[in-house]
Amino acid sequence: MTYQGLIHRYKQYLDLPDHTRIISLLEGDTPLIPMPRLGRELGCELFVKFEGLNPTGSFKDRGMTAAVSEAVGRGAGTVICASTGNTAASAAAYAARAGLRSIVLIPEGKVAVGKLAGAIAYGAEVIQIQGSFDDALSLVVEITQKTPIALVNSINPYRIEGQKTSAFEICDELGSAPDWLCLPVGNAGNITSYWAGFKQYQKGLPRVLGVQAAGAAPLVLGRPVEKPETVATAIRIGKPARGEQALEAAGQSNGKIVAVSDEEILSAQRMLALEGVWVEPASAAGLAGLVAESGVGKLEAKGKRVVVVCTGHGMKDPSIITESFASPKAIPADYRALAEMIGA
Ligand code: AN7
Repeated sequence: MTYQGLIHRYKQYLDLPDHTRIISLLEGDTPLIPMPRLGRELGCELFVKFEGLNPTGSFKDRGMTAAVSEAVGRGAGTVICASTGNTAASAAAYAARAGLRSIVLIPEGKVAVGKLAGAIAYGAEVIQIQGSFDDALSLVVEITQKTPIALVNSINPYRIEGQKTSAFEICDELGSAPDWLCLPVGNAGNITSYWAGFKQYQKGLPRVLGVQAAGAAPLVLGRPVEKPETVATAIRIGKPARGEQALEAAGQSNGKIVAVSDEEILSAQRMLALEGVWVEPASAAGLAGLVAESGVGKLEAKGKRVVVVCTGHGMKDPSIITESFASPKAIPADYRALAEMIGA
């Protein structure tokens, strides 16, 4: 049967109210890509769950189909979110699909161009906040408490319901849960969702490695970070809304939450791209954590089956690549110049 989106496929596992009216862009069903070369280097059986191949280019679409389907079914006219960018683009797209008004609050100057462009293209009202993501989130929480505007950040429980489906897909694909699941952690909605999904699906449990950027690592430091800073702007978050649940997932799974430097993140981004999978910086954090932990032999991932979740597409943040690269050399439109240039 043709694919009709993840709510349709996994309905029996999702706790959504009866009034839910499905709004879908056929999100989910993303590939689990084997990474044999990288896996050999790291000594494990490695897969990438490439969530950048969702309709708006990130995993947020899984939660957003659920949150917007619920909101529209209950008669909401407007949705709002705070976002480091991907949630904004996703909320805007699903709101557009549902015929709702969407308002997105982003931290001023800190959103990658592909995400901002998406939010605008899908017709959101985009507002820059002179502050951090955390400041923007406080504002949307307050306004949704005082007005009928629907909150579609991952505080919304239906976001978690939708995002559980990636764990289901991984189990369906592999036949059981992997030994390790490595993923970036920002506001901690996704790690919460995966852990809930694996527990519910009863096909085994992975150990969970949650990875934060060193400049935005409240869960590693054990306290909020007032001024988070990282090249991985998607996870530039200092007060994760579901921080407790992230720690619970790491603890219950006998996993851990670690921090990696911006250099390690960018290096992991290159490693993935040079095996054909280009992801945005935050999305490479899972691999960066795996590399860092494998290097010191602490992770016991040797010989194990490991899934690295790559949450967003590289095209979300093209400037991170182009700004660190001198423009390609120009030559005359001339055969000899070309032959000389490439040493042919
Ligand atoms: C590519 O869009 O918070 O730990 O506002 O865009 O569930 O927050 C994005 C987060 C990882 C972290 N990878 O997920 C937002 C936002 C990418 C992301 C995360 C985000 P959570």
